[in-house]
Amino acid sequence: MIRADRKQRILVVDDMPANIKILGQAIRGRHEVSVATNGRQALNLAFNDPPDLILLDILMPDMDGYETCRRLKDDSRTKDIPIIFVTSKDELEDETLGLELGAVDYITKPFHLPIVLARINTHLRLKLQSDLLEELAKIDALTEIPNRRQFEERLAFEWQRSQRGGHPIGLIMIDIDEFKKYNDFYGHAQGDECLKAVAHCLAREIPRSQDLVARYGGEEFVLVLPDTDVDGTVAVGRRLCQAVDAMNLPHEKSSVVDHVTISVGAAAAIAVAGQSSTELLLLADECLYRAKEGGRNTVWS
Ligand code: GH3
Ligand code: MG
Ligand code: MG
Ligand code: MG
Repeated sequence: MIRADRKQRILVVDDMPANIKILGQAIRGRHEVSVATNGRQALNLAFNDPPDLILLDILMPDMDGYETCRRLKDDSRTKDIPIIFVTSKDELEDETLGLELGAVDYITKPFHLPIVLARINTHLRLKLQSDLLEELAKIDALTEIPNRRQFEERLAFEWQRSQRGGHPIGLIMIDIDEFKKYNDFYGHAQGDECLKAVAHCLAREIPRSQDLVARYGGEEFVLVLPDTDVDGTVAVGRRLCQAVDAMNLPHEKSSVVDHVTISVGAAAAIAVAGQSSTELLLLADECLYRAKEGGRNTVWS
């Protein structure tokens, strides 16, 4: 869900409790704050629950702010979090190094609090915009369910997880039956409404948060079901087929029945090294083809 009004969280990292107190007090109320008093603690917090912005001291025992910044920028979970150095190191070379490491800003102590707050707000606003854009890029504009890009990312992720852990992945391909005739008879606008209704119906039928349903393109949908074998995948496919059937959306020109139906191809596999997820996708697509040949409004595996 895209939310522009959520509260953003700032991680304040400094080895001096007095500094943390000043910054924390100024920020709290407007934003959520978490604190770390050394680099390692900061990395742990950031990797486990990435904040929206990091205020980072440089002079700290053990791991300094530069090294902490390097490691944050090196990890896919934290590389895009804006980092502002807040430090007593005020030489030009210090600031140059900080910015070269990827920090968005560099503030020297003693700081003027209103300037720090203004800069924090600027970078939080930019972070929110880029988060929203990233989310929008993964949503299908018509149906507002995940799009093909999100599906491909998730399948790649689950494929790797399956390779490591040996769990099966279920994949379902869905195609609306005789949708060309639907468009021809009811018009393209109502065709769009039908696509939305089917998309929302499919989304309602998968209560497990780890499952993903996406619009693959046109009137085709696809599901990724982690940790699901072929029997489980077929069971989900049947449920989806019945749920769309039960909506009873009129389709006068359908040769199947008198309302909108879908055909479903269901396949599952355990990923093995050297094999790509494309093979599973092709298998599900082949099953879908056979479901069409087999009379539509049905599931094949
Ligand atoms: P089958 O039962 O074999 O799947 O027949 P079909 O008519 O559904 O198959 P076909 O692939 O020939 O037709 C798909 C139709 O879906 C054609 C296209 O105009 C329509 N379509 C694709 N995307 C959209 C869309 O975004 N909106 C609308 N309204 N129609 C779309
Ligand atoms: Mg310090
Ligand atoms: Mg089609
Ligand atoms: Mg179709």
